[in-house]
This record gives sequence, structure tokens and C-alpha cells, in this order.
Amino acid sequence: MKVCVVGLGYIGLPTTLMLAAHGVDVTGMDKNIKIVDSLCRGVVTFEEKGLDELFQSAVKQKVAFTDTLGNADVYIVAVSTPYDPVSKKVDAQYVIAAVKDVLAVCPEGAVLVIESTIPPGTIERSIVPLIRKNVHLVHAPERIIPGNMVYELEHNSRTIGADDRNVGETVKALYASFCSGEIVITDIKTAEMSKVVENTYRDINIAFANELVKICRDGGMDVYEIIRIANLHPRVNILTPGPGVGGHCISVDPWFLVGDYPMEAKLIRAAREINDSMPRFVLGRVLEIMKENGLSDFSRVGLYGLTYKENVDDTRESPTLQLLKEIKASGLVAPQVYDPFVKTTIADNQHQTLQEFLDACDCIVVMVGHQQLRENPAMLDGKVVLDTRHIGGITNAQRM
Ligand code: SAJ
Repeated sequence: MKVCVVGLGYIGLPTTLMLAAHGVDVTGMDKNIKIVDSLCRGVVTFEEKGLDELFQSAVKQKVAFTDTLGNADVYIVAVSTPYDPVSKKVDAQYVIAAVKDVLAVCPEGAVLVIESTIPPGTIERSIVPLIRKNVHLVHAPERIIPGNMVYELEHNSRTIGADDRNVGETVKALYASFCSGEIVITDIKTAEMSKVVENTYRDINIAFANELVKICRDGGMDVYEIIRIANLHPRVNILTPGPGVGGHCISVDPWFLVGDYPMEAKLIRAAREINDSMPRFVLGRVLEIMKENGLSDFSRVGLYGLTYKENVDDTRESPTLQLLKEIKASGLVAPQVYDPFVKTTIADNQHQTLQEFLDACDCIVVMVGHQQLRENPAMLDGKVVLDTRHIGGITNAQRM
């Protein structure tokens, strides 16, 4: 069986390598020639635990990288699905374009697996009308978490949405080549909805923790101690408050349901709004803390961390980028910025060395709890610190 993975991003690349490493004949295709060139030169395109090793195992087997689609039995589409900022509905243009490209070259009887996250009914509404030949559609939403992708690809359970059971079994067998988790076969719409529900569940739970921060700040209570105590109850598991929710999944997918079901998705909308309000809340705390400490020069405020969470190099929708927008909109000068994982310049006053960053700041906002800081919290000694991630060990750190 020949497999072609369309889109070599955060999901497509590890999936291609994993299939190859398990003996599947696979080609990874991306329109971006820079990505293809880099992979052909043996350089993976983003940092992820275990990805280099996986690449080495894959290239010992049958794997190719290309910018043009060719013949295969199974095509796996792993392109991104943004949302329309106004309607909040899914913007399926990349999935639609990828499917059209596949349809132009695939043989009769090919299987098209869509891994990209899409709200329920998308395949029926936007993909089925494109089909002019005998191909089989499957939705197998990805579930892996950046930072632990390689492990989760092998061990997480998977959902295969197929309206034809035999096709579902074929795709299940393909994924079982590397996945030891339970592989559930269901129909397409159920698979679409279950994926969106998983990320929405997490968004709502993070929003609850974030709302507690605001209540406890107002009421003079220690939110972290309260969460610690509440979580001792066997049926309570409150998540960790933070400066907002980033990444291309949890901060996006719940909007699909709000966009399609505006009258029903009230809790989901509220959770999104709470999480989106956190960068503004952080800015309010920074200004309060500066005042308490007699600091007035905002250009000597530093944001530690640009990525959307710790120990990854992914900055998509990151709370720090959201905060930088808030700062700009408030008419304040740009703060200093540093992230050990981000080597390209994406913000004003972005430093490439920690020391240079520390020298430029009096007040530091911990936006991401990277390992670098957790291992050496003393590096912030002598600074006024707002620790939005509650990493502990920082002298005189203020909390949200
Ligand atoms: N966050 C908090 N507090 C928490 C947990 C997370 O503030 O207690 C923040 C993080 O800092 C980050 C954001 O939420 O900004 C999201 O991070 P995450 O680690 O919770 O999740 P993602 O976006 O990296 O990956 C999620 C995962 N989904 C679930 O856990 C339900 C992953 O399994 C999915 O594959 C991925 O979305 C996706 O692609 O949909």
C-alpha cells in the first residue's frame, strides 16, 4: 500500500515519519518547497522531542519528500483549519484546496483521510460535493500534543470516522501499524464532533481556572492554594490558570461550535471569551505591580516566553503575542521580549541572549514556564517579577 501525506506541518511530518519508520511506503508532500528542501537535506523543520530520532528511523526505510502530488492508495490530508474571525465558522479553504489537488491525481478507489480538525458536517457540506470519482472519504482527527507528539502518536487512542465499515477497517489497519492505542471506528460526523468536543472540554476547564484567578484576586484569596485543596477531592481536577490560551487547537476549535451553533454554544463562547481576556488581565496586573514598586518606564518591562506553552518553539496564537497586541492598543511602548526557543525575530525589542534581555529589564513577566527558567529561577533575582505560570522558586514573585 502506498501512502501520501499532504501537508508536512506539525501533524503531517510526524505522521509521515511514523508511518515510514513502521515500514509503510510513504511520501510526504508539501507545497512549500523550503520545507521539502530542508527535509531532503535531512533537517527537520521544527523542534519536537524525539522528532530527530524518528526522522533517522524513517529515512532508513521507504520515505520521500516532494512538492508535487503523485499516485497513492491512501492520501492523508493534514493541513491547518483556521476560523473566520468575524463569523467564527471554520475556514476550510486549505482542506478544500488539498482535497481538490488529490482528486486531480488520485486513482479510482483511493482512500482520502482527513486529519485536519473540522466541525461536524464539514465533510458532508464542503468535501462530498467536490467528489467526481470513486474515492472513499475518512476523517481520522489527530490528537497529539505538541511537546509529546512522538509518544502520543504511538500511544493515544484514535478515532476513525468512515461511513463505509470496510474502508474504516482498512484505515484502522494502516494506523495500527504504529499506534498501540485503541482505534475506534465510527461515522464521519461523530468523528468530526468528538475531536472538536475534546478541545472544547479543555478550553472550558482552563477558563474555569482562569476565572478563579480573577475572583480570588478580587477577594484577596490564594487561588493556587484553593485549587490545590479542591483537587484533593476525588472528583475535582481543576486545571492550571495561565496568561491565556494559545496554540492552533484549543484557542481555535471551540469557535467552530460557536460559529455553527450560536444560540446553543453559550458556555463554550463564555469560556473562549474568558481565556481571550487573560492577556488584558495580565497587563492590568503588570501596571499595578509597577506602581507598587515605583516603576514607571514600561520599556524596561520584559516578557519571558513567546511560545504558546513551555518547551516548544510554536508561537501560534500565543498569549504573549496577544499581550503584545493589548500593549500596543493601550498606547504603551513596546516591552522587551525573550524566548530561548524562538530564534527568528517576530517581535520588537526581541533579544537573542538571556543576559542582554535581563540587562534591559527591571520588571519581568513570566509568560511561559520553559525548562530553562524552572531549572534556574534564581536568574530573575533582583527583578520585580509577575509569575503568570506559578512556577515557584522565584524570589519576590508576584502572582496573577
Ligand atoms: N493551558 C493553561 N492551563 C492548563 C493547560 C493548558 O493555561 O492547565 C494553556 C497552555 O499554556 C496553552 C494552551 O492552554 O497556551 C493549550 O495547551 P495544551 O497543552 O492544553 O494543548 P495543545 O493546544 O498543545 O494541544 C491540544 C491537545 N488537546 C487536548 O488536550 C484536549 C492535543 O491533544 C490536540 O491534539 C491538540 O490540541 C490539537 O491539535 O487539537
